[in-house]
Amino acid sequence: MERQVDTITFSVEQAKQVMTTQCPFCSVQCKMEVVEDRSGRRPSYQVTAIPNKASEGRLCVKGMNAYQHAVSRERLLHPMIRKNGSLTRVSWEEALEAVGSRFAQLQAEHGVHTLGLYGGGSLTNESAYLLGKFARVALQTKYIDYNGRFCMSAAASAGVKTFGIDRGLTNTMSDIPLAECIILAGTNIAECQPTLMPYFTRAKDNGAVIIVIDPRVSATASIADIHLQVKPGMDAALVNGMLKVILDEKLTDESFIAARTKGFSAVKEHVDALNLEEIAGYTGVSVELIRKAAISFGKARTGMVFTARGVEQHADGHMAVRNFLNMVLATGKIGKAGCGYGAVTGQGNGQGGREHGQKADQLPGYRLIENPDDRAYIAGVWGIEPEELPSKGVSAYEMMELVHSGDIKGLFVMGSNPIVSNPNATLVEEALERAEFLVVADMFLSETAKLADIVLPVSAYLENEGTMTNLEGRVLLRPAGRPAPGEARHDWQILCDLASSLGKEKYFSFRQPEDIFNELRLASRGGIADYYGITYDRLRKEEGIYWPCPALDHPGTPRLFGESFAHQDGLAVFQTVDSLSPAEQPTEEYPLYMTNGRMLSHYLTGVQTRRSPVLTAREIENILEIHPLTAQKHRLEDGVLASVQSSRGTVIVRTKLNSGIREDTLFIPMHWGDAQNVNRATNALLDPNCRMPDFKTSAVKVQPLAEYLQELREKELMTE
Ligand SMILES: Nc1nc2c(c(=O)[nH]1)N[C@H]1C(S)=C(S)[C@@H](COP(=O)(O)OP(=O)(O)OC[C@H]3O[C@@H](n4cnc5c(=O)[nH]c(N)nc54)[C@H](O)[C@@H]3O)O[C@H]1N2
Ligand SMILES: Nc1nc2c(c(=O)[nH]1)N[C@H]1C(S)=C(S)[C@@H](COP(=O)(O)OP(=O)(O)OC[C@H]3O[C@@H](n4cnc5c(=O)[nH]c(N)nc54)[C@H](O)[C@@H]3O)O[C@H]1N2
Ligand code: SF4
Ligand SMILES: [Mo]
Repeated sequence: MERQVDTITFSVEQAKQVMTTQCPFCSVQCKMEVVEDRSGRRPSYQVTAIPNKASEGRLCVKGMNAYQHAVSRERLLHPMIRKNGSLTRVSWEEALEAVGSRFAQLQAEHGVHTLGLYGGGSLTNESAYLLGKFARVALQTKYIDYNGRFCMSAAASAGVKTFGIDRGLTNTMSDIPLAECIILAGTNIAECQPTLMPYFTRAKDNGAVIIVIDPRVSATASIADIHLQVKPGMDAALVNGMLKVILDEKLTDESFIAARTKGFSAVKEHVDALNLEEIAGYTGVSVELIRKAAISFGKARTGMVFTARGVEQHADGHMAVRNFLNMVLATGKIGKAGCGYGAVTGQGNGQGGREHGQKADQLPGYRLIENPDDRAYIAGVWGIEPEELPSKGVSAYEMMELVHSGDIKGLFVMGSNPIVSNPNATLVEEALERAEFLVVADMFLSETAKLADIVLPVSAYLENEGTMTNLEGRVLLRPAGRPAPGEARHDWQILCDLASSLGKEKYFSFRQPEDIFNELRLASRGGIADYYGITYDRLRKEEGIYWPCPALDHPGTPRLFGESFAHQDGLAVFQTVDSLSPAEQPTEEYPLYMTNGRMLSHYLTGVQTRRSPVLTAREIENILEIHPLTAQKHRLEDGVLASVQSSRGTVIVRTKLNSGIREDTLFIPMHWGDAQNVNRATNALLDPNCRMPDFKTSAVKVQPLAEYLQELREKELMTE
């Protein structure tokens, strides 16, 4: 079949190639122009920000240097198959045939559900949609999930339960400077969405009180008026304390509660019975500071709350977010200018990636795979019978457990590096080593791709046209700027090609991303995330369109919940939240908390940013943020190698003394693999409401590396 491969024209003789694109990294999706100049001995690149409504023409250091990995010599240029133990170049024909026949053979021997698919939030909407369709239609397996499970699942499920809808921000960024009080809870915007910081500094210039909740004085905490240095995993309790003060001081918005919500009386009863001193004990935050923060938020006429992974990546992450939403509702701060809630979405397409069917229990448009009407609708769009659709599968980490146990024998990974990003990485590594058949589609030989039986090379952001939905729910069209290098193909193309090799080409006869988007529009029509009214033509003319957008003449929906919430009765739902954390707590053997997160110059597992010379030069290895007194107690100086051990594994990192972190807490970034992978130590305890792992709270011990190695040697001698 003839397929239109690139929507651009490009000739190598051309001296200058001007590419209008979007940053491939975080959820802001800053627009930029990259100019490739081939007139010299080596190509040179110039990057300029393009003014737009989200980033207002700013770029951070990652965006400025994002072209570096895309033009890296380490890009994968052709498919590879493992032969005699090593990955060997083969043709696409051979690779596709091998994947198709091995998939078919495994399914014939072990049943359809022996295959699992694992996607990611950097895929375009078109590829994410197609991956979900590929799982359900081409393979008919129920096992599909994606890395966003580790990212947005707690906040997304909380939004659905409280508001009836999950969209990162309930309003536009331009509302931020109108807020009189802003809570930034477990969100380090200064390093993770840097180009958004001016919205917050503008609010501060307007007199807003900024409250930061974080165990560290993060870069974001530098703008805080009030900093609540909470113990890891204790956000739910902290908000109970703040709610109690808001109730005691009569700062609730009674008319809003009566008209727009339900379930408040149970929360009131629950919170009334709590003791503030006890909460101060759990959280490590004084009664005085809890009161100060609560009164600031309660008294402000307008206000916003933002949460991110610091609050959400816990075994009670869902409930912790719901408690923040309780506080938003109790004070009536939603649905009007300067008010609202934001779950600060992480990945470039973290928002769109979760709307169109990569999640184990969801179909496109946020439809549910277990709902008969939703099944019937999607089956109609896809031209199959509803009975042919599988039921729901399991979450990302649980899929790894099934690979480990041999229940899933073949795994297809597209757009993720699960060995580094899953909790309890040692088990995951073992699982992928045991897998009978592992296929990885990536731009680079990531830690996960190194273990694959077949590696498929994909195009990068400069090459792949498609839509991305940013953290505000704004759908943006990212054009392609140059052809993919070597034989690399687009993700969507690979899925169509694989479907052909499985004899399912009639369901995957797309010639270009726009065709896929047009089917996605139909599939999402009438769903919660309704994209029906959004077209490529409109996206080319307008700067971006906020979903829901149900009709071609609909302007999109920048601010939600002005009149009613998305539940059938229009009301938002309060939920009582327990103060006790289910997380692992320090013991005599493992006396400290370890939490983790990000640094400005690296992105996620670092596969891309570690291949950028400028970004790598800024941070060349993993570090351990540790309080000077804690370091001293554990015989550690600044800049030395230390081992951090939990009951699950050990990570080796270089100390960086920081008097701005709690004495009982260590912080380690997540951007490195192998011995420096923090996930060797993290805990895979899952949140029962959304299956988010408890990444951010592990009990650990720390010691100088030399001491740890000596102990290992002694143990080995004893067993010899
Ligand atoms: N530079 C950079 N930017 C990124 C990314 C990246 O890798 N690098 N990744 C993108 C993605 S996918 C995501 S999801 C976002 C993540 O964005 P964030 O969630 O903002 O990033 P983190 O650093 O994981 O965590 C934020 C803060 O939570 C704090 N924290 C840790 N434990 C707790 C706790 O128990 N309670 C509270 N209240 N705070 C706690 C940490 O100290 C940290 O400062 O960033 C996106 N942007
Ligand atoms: N300890 C700890 N662990 C965490 C977190 C934490 O805070 N702490 N955060 C979690 C979060 S929020 C997230 S989002 C996950 C992310 O975890 P991962 O999904 O592992 O993230 P990436 O490093 O972005 O991996 C993406 C891979 O896909 C490739 N890639 C990039 N773009 C494309 C594309 O368009 N197509 C294809 N096929 N491949 C592409 C990249 O080269 C890379 O190898 O990590 C989670 N893990
Ligand atoms: S990493 Fe995020 S803030 Fe930085 S340029 Fe890219 S999209 Fe913008
Ligand atoms: Mo994320």
